[in-house]
Amino acid sequence: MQRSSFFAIIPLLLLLATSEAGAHAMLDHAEPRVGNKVAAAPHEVTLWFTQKLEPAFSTITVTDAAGQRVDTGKTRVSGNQMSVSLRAGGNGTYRVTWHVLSADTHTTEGNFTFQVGQ
Ligand SMILES: [Cu+2]
Repeated sequence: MQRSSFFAIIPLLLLLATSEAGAHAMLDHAEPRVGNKVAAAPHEVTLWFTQKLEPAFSTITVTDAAGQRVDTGKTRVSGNQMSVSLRAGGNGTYRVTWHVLSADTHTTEGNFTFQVGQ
């Protein structure tokens, strides 16, 4: 492929990627809220998505400030919402990583952090 034609198709690919993304299950909001600070380690993390999720292929993992997993490994899915219980953890930055398969058979993934402690 010639260099000039390669660069010519980049805007088209971006346009396709953007319109496709609108149809996938994306994170709508979370509790604890994305980037927020909470006083004590939560017992559970809940995420809400823009589409219904397939329970068998949708998971949440949560790590504490030391990078240790604090989720129980049992993600619960109901409609466009999923939750996981957490073991007791210390203060610091927690990272929530999610993988979901939405009703339209597309997979999406992402992660965010929240802060625990003062
Ligand atoms: Cu999709």
